[in-house]
Amino acid sequence: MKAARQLARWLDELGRISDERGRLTRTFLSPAMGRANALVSRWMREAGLAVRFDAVGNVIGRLDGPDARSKTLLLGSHLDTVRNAGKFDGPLGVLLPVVALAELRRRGVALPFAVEVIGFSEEEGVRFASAYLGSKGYAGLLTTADLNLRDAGGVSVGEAISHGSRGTATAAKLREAARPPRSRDLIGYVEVHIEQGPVLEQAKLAVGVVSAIAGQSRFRLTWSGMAGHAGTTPMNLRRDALAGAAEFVSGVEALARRTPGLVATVGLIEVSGGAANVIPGEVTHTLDVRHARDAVRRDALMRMGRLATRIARNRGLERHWLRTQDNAAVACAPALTAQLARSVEAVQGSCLSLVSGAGHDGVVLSALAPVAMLFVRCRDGLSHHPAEHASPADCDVALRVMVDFIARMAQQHGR
Ligand code: HGY
Ligand code: MN
Ligand code: MN
Repeated sequence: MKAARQLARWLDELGRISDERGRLTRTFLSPAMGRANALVSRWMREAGLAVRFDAVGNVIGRLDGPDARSKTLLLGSHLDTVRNAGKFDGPLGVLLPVVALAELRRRGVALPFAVEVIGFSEEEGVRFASAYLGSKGYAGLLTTADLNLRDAGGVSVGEAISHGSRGTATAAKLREAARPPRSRDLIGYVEVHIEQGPVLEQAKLAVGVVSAIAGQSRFRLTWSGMAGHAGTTPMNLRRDALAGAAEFVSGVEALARRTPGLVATVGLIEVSGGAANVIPGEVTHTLDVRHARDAVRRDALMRMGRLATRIARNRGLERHWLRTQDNAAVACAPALTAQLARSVEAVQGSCLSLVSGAGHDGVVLSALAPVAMLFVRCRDGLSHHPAEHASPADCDVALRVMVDFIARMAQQHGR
């Protein structure tokens, strides 16, 4: 399909817009995010969408419906990335719907509803350690706690959003500004995303649908002990914050290994004022814990809390937990997912349903509308890595599924 080749070209071009030389990194409201938004908004306009940007940096392309009473179908994903990312995680789900809408327009398919394609400004939670700030902003769900989170430079979310304008953004002002479509006016939110796991590849399928998105908790943990001289302080007199954190990290890994379906990750660790010849006095690290069932995740978090208390007591350390994110597992909407599955079967012949271990903006949008997700096979299940890859053939299947899905929705809503 010619459209699939255009999608591949767009993904390549967008994948070269980065805040860092030699690798792909785009974080919340960064200069590269501004350049990415400018490029995507040009492509949206070329496809006939009216473009707007909201207060938290989301880029929204809208195709109006036949009249003011028309319902709206939401499509989209995120344009921010992790550090040293691949070019598919997020952008595939923003660009593919734009290409699909252009294809439907080329075929002369009139839509009896409006469509909004959204490029969310922040989903990964890299800059502020808390995910979904973009979709929360779009849905008017940002809280004061969200706005008070600070990045490594001490800048709060509220200050970052207000950058340059008068006064710091408040939750109330942002809620007022967001004015998301009312739930009763929404058909649903459908997101296309690479699977970021091995299931579709093992099943030898290009695409599948998602049954649920795993629940996810994120924390910042700080361990405080006593810095000291590495050469003169006997081992039994130390309160080594890094040794305590390391014991905790090993304990968390062991707990996750023996709990089926639980994943726990410490992705970032920093020693305050670290030096080779200084006993670490203070260490801060992240903790990311997920499971498809909330009860299992909560039980694991309780055990991890008890482990941290024991380690702190045995080593004479202080510890401080800051929860930066907590999302319950979200079930995708059965009816909307069944409609998406029908298009998968029409294009691919069969349809597999799988749980998403990765978080997605659908977690937030589920507060507004029914949510469905289309997963696309990715090589070796690899993601959050520059070698992340979805083949042009698989992207072509996903594109044809999206075109078929929107065309069927048009028939259904056109009656
Ligand atoms: O971390 C995640 O699950 C997603 O990639 N934001
Ligand atoms: Mn993603
Ligand atoms: Mn991601």
